[in-house]
Amino acid sequence: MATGRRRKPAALGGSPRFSVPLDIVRPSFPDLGLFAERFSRGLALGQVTNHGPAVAEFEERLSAWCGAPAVTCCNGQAALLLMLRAAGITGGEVIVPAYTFSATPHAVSWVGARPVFADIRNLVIDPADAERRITADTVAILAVDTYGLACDYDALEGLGRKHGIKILVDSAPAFGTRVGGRPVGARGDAQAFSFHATKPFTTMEGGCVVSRDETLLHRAAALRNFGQVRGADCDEPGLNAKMMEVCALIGLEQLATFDTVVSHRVHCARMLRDGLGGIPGLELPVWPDGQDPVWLYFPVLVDPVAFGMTRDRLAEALGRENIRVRRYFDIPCHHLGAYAAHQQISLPETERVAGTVLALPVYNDMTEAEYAGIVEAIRVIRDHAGEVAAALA
Ligand code: T4K
Repeated sequence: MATGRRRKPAALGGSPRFSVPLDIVRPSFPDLGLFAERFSRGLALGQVTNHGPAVAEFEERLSAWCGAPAVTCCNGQAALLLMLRAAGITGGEVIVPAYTFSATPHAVSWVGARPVFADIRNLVIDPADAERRITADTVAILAVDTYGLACDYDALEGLGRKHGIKILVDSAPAFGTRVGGRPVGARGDAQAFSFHATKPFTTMEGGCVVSRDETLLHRAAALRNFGQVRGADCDEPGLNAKMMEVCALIGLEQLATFDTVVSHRVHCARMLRDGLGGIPGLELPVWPDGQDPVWLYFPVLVDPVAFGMTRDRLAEALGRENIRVRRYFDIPCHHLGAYAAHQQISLPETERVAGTVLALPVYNDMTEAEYAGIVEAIRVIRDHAGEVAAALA
């Protein structure tokens, strides 16, 4: 088999780099045998939801991991809704980055507030741009730890104090990210995480809200259970957003090995960064000082002139190599149909990134052959950029 630069790209008739496709996500779950007995016992007892023992134990372990109390729920979107409502957000303006998954502004809209889109710097919300958008109607900033890159918590918390607004963080992709050597989870007024199947830490579906604010967290706990506070009595309308026992059982097993998993993901991302560094036309994410992001994906920006083809052509060429990349997030939220009223605003960095970004996979169990193969495939495509672009045109 031809190797290295002598190899022909699959788009030019070479054999694909991988015989088994690399998908954008490869979820890892614990072996069923590790939790089968507890799961069977729960099934036999009929105890499968409504705050069973596995959920209670999982919340305790999550709180220890995050360094602040945690309340679990059924998914990351529910975690956002609970966090916003528990923080008292039911109207006014909430500043969010436009460069995020649609779930972020949707949550703001669902609680009755209005998302105001801000621009990004190094892929996460730019605190200076967020501050420029603060008005008398602003009640909160909902920042996002995009791809697991922690946003500038210090700067955002400073804005919270200065302007008397809540600082909430959509940390859906960031469970496991370390800042100053500690896992994130206790910053701002609250953080919301997703444990979806596509996330490094997954319970199939699931999520949690983490906060040092006891009142906020108690409220989130009540809201996920219809708002019930004293038996069936409710102080405010809530949801059924409870986590199932089986998800907590999976979460407990995942947590036991997650430190090693995070270190491995960081290693894989470093290898991608080092391997791709210096390829003309590829812009790599800045690795923030004192931070080890969990890297949900490894994003690269493709300059069509310097790289010799557009982002979309590169995605297609990689597809021929059986490397399935995604364009997360090629439609910034101010361009989503749901927010058409915002389409007039200009967010230059958001639009530049959305127009050129490709998300490369990072897996919990990624092998050296896989990350090295991705790097080599991109190098070979770049070396033949003119021919590849012409062949795919
Ligand atoms: N906030 C932010 C910033 C978020 O990014 C998200 C979710 C949320 C909040 C809300 O959290 P959750 O409510 O989802 O817990 C995916 C995920 O569904 C979504 O969780 C995620 N962000 C978003 C960025 O990506 P799609 O529509 O791209 O997923 P889909 O079905 O195309 O799957 C992606 C890849 O994953 C596929 O190649 C197959 C693979 N996959 C997927 C599933 C569902 C698996 O291997 N196994 C699976 O079970 O949205």
